[in-house]
Amino acid sequence: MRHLPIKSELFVENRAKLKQLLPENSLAILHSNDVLPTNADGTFKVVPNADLFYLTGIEQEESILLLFPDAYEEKNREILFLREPTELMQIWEGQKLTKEEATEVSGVSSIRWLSEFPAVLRDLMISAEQVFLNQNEHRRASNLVETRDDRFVKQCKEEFPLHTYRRLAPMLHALRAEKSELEVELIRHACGITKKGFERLLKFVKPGVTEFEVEAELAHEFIRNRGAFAYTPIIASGKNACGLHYIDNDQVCNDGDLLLLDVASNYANYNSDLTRTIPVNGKFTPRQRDVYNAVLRVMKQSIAGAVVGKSHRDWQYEAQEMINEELLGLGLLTKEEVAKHTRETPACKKYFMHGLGHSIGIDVHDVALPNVPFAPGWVLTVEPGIYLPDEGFAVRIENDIVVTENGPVDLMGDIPVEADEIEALMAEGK
Ligand SMILES: [Mn+2]
Repeated sequence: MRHLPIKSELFVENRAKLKQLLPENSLAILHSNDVLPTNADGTFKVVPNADLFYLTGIEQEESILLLFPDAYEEKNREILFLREPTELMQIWEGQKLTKEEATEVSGVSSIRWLSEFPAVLRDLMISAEQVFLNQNEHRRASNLVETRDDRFVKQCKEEFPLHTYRRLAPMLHALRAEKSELEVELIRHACGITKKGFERLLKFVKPGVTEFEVEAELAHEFIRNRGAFAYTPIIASGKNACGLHYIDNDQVCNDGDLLLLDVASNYANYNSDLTRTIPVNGKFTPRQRDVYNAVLRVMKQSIAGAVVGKSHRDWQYEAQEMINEELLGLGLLTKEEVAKHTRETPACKKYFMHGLGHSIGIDVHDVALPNVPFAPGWVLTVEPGIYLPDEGFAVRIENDIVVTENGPVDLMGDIPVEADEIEALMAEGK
């Protein structure tokens, strides 16, 4: 792994939190993600299973975590099953975790090889009352492809049809939504790498560079700092920025255009999510600056408004009302249009059509509980925007924050965002 070791306390604590939620005599089993095929004999890079990582810090494929807090024998209360490294495996695939290393990463003392799993499972299932299994229950997940967890659910139910089966996902969503201090530190670290990338590209962007050259600058800075793109970067100049999920990044950045950058790094499987909008030639036009400052005001007020107890929905509605006012000031909405505004049919929808923000953590669009108000430890993105295809540009600005008892803390407060600041830094690159 490229990241530095994480204190295993994080994972020990996370398992302790889950064990507290499990009813008496419960068995919980989670699997890593599959190594997914591409074409021919190719595979995608392994993406660690977020829940398994949250509970163990284990990133290796084909791993299984079994929790049985009420097991009679202590060695069966938590067990991690791993691929047994063979000489052939080491030659073709490289180093795999030893039992000692797996204990060091996860804090789990009972490490066993995968070949032992069926017998151990049978033995423990017989004394368990109910079984908690995991599935991807993200609200917007497309579960088109079966996961290892999905296959195990089927297999387990076939082999042990008379057990009571229950869902792990709601518990894990609740736990993962509230980040611990150690987790916030990891996200803060990812934000720091993102900052370096953004500052690098400020000195690089000028008329004539291509969007993919900007992407290359970011890749260089992220990777040399032990990070990687947290998601496919959006590097959209001019009107490209009005396509919300533009990821081709294949156009030339032209003089006079704005460049929208939704680009961020992850670190140790924790993500950051940043958007900045900068002038390609280093200087905003008066109109671009007006729209920019309008969006910036809404971002700042929305950050301040992310307080404990507020519902996500109300937070979104408040931002829509702020955007309405800004659009009025920019001459994009009339007073009559603003007066007709309702929550169901927002006046700003034509210019601001997406959500104000989302949870972020081990997943970029992290798991969160629906209809639960903001609580301390929630990490959120705040990303208002105004999209003006008729004028050939869009502005979105996005920071990541953590909600605390003492108010929101901006994890990206040190990343340049004021129009003057951006112009000054871009001038340094000339
Ligand atoms: Mn975002």
